[in-house]
Amino acid sequence: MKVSVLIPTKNEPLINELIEEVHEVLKGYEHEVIVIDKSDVSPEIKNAKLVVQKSDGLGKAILEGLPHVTGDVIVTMDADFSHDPKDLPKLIEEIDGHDIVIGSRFVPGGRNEDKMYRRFVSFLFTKIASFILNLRVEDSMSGFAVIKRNVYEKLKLNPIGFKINTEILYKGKKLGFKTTEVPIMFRKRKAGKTKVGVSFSGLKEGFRILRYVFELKLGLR
Ligand SMILES: Nc1nc2c(ncn2[C@@H]2O[C@H](COP(=O)(O)OP(=O)(O)OP(=O)(O)O)[C@@H](O)[C@H]2O)c(=O)[nH]1
Ligand SMILES: [Mg+2]
Repeated sequence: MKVSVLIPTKNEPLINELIEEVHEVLKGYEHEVIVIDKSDVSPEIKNAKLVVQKSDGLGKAILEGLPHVTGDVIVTMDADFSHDPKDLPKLIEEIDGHDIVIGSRFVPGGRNEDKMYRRFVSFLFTKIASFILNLRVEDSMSGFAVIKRNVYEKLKLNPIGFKINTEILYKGKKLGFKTTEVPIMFRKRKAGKTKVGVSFSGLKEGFRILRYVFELKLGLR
């Protein structure tokens, strides 16, 4: 098994610290790190493959990273330390026997340390998406996932905005891919600025998620 860690990043000051920690945690695994960058000023990336993103959005960043992947197991994680690299081994171990492993804030043992209103909003949107799409998982939107490469190859993905895993889970369920959830602690970003948060762009992202969910349901994506 070779693990490819995809890290979409947009103006994240701690990206190189994160890369180092990922290498440290995964030193027992054959692995690679691929950063898909959409920063205003491209950062100097050390010890990882750098892909400069041409499209927009987090979901599309993952798609732009895929052609560079040489591993058979793909990790996606945020670049702001909200997803703890130390959780990687327990997620990766579960891929044996599953196709999709979700790092979940909402299963027993999982936690969300985000601000109160953000916790409420993400819980609400996740519930709405699960209900409409009949997903049998508690957390389709954490963004932290380990997914076999052949899952990406078999699904025709067409994401908008942030939530590509919701689409993967929905389309993957139809093809009978085996999914499981592993509890994670989702932390507040360690540094840098939010790309969503409160504000107009947060609201816009909320509406975008709803549109995305309905389009998936209606087979328009
Ligand atoms: N490549 C790429 N990365 C992005 C884009 N938008 C966001 N990101 C990255 O995706 C991850 C998640 O974005 P965040 O801004 O942390 O979103 P969030 O976790 O919901 O909100 P906060 O952590 O509270 O700011 C981070 O690593 C961002 O740098 C994008 O358009 N392209
Ligand atoms: Mg974040």
